[in-house]
Amino acid sequence: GTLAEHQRRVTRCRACPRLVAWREQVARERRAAYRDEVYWGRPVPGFGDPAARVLLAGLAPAAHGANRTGRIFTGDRSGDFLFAALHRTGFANQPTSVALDDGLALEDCWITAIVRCAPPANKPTPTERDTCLPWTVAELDLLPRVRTIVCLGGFGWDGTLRLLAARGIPTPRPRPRFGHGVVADVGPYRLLGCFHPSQQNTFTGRLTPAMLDAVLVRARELADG
Ligand code: DU
Ligand code: SF4
Repeated sequence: GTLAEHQRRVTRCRACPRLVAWREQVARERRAAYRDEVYWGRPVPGFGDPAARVLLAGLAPAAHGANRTGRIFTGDRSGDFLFAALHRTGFANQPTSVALDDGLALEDCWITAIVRCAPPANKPTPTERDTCLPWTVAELDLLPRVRTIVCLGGFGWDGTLRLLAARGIPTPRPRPRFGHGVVADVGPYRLLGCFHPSQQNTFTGRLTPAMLDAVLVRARELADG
């Protein structure tokens, strides 16, 4: 299969009953600001450059962000913060991401989420995480140039270790612990920890634009070897 096929197939998944119900309920009820929009309301595929050397692993689509627009991180505050940084550091052709047809393209970077359906309270269950993992295992097989994985938040870090373990790459002992700026070698991959660009972190200054830029620049340096 190809990446495009993977992206199409994942959007038809209905494996998690609770998440299927939630993503569709949010899409039916909508938020007042988006009352007249047609929500995506389905699993959100990965997005970016098929030749990417840098993979960004997020948590899950936001209910009124990617679950509305259909593209990961597109249409919410986390995405505004992330794509602005990707643009400043040369991974994105534009600083904004508002809709599927907005012209955004990434270079040397692919963005995915450990869980592909919007979860209630942004919190998937362990079962939902494990059920979705094979999608990302297959996706990584289709991204042969990826060397560096930027893990957004502890969930992205933990999910990435599980993802690599599922691909036959054992988690080092002791288990590398998530932290902002932490680098860990896991088989042929380099993991790079980064606080998640959620409002809890960006509004409080826990993650600043300069901090995110520095992680992305480091990710490229690590990919360069
Ligand atoms: O039409 P396409 O070239 O297969 O691209 C599909 C989709 O992927 C498009 O919305 C842009 C994005 N993309 C990208 O971000 N970076 C690339 O190098 C190639 C495609
Ligand atoms: Fe399928 Fe993943 Fe969505 Fe569960 S979270 S329904 S496994 S796409």
